Amino acid sequence: MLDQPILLTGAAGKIARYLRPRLLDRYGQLRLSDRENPAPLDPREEVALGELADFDAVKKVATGCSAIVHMGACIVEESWEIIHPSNIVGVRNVLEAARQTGIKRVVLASSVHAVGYHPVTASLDKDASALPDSLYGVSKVFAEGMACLYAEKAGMDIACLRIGSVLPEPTEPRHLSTWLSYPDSWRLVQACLDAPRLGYTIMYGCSANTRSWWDNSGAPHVAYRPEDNAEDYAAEILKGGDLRDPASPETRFQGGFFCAPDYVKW
Ligand code: 15L
Repeated sequence: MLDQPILLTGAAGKIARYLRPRLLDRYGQLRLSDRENPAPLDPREEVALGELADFDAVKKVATGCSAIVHMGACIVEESWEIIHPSNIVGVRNVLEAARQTGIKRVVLASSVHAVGYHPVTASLDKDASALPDSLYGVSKVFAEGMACLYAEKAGMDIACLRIGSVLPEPTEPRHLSTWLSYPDSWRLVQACLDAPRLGYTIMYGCSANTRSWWDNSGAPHVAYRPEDNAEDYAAEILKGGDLRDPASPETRFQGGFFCAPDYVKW
C-alpha cells in the first residue's frame, strides 16, 4: 500500500478499466484522469476530468501522486490534429508534470506501432530501431524519446510498454505473435511499478506467445512473468489455413494492418 494515490490517465479506456481494481487492491488509492467519465467509481478512486493537452490541468491532477500509469492517448491512427494534442503534447505534459511535482516513476503505454515496419521474420529487443508505421506510431516514438530524456536528465524511472494486441483472446494469425492477455497486462504494469529501479526501460507488452517476435531479456530488472500463450488458440485460428496474402504489407510487417498503404491519416 502507498501513502499517496497512483495517477492513472486514460482511466475510461479498456486496459485501464481492467487495471483499476487490481491497482486498488495492491496500492490502495487511485486518482483517475480522462476526458470521459470513467464511472462507476470505487470509493478509493478520485477522478479529474480534463484534457492531456492542458498542462495546468495535468499538473494539478498529478500533484500529490506517488507514480503515474499513463494510458491516456489516441490508440489508433488519427489525423495529426487529433494525434498532436493527445499523444505529443499529452505525453510531454504528463512527464513534465511528473518532473515538476516530484513524481519519480511513470509507466507509459507505447506500442508495437513504434516499430511496426520491422518484418515479421525479425526478433526485436529493447534496442530495435524505431520504424513507426503510422502517425500514431510516430507519436509513440516521440513518447519513448521523451521518456529517455526525462529518465536521463531528471533521474526518473520510466517504463515504455510497447503494447501488442490486448484482447480477451487472440482472433487472427497475427495475434499469435502479438497477443497480450488482460491478466498479463496487469502482470506487466505491476512488475514495472514494483521494479526497484527502471531508469529508461523498454518492455514489449505481449504474453508468453510461442510465436512472439519480442524479447524482454534486456530488462532483467523488471520481473514480468507472463502466463498466457496465444498458441492455445492457434488450432482454432488456423483451422481454415492462413488466408492472408503473404506479399501484403499487412502480413509482412509486425504492425499488421497499420502497415497498409492506405492506413494513414495524412
Ligand atoms: C495498438 O497499439 C492499438 O492501440 C490497438 O488498437 C491494436 O491495433 C494493436 O496496436 C495491434 O497492433 O494489434
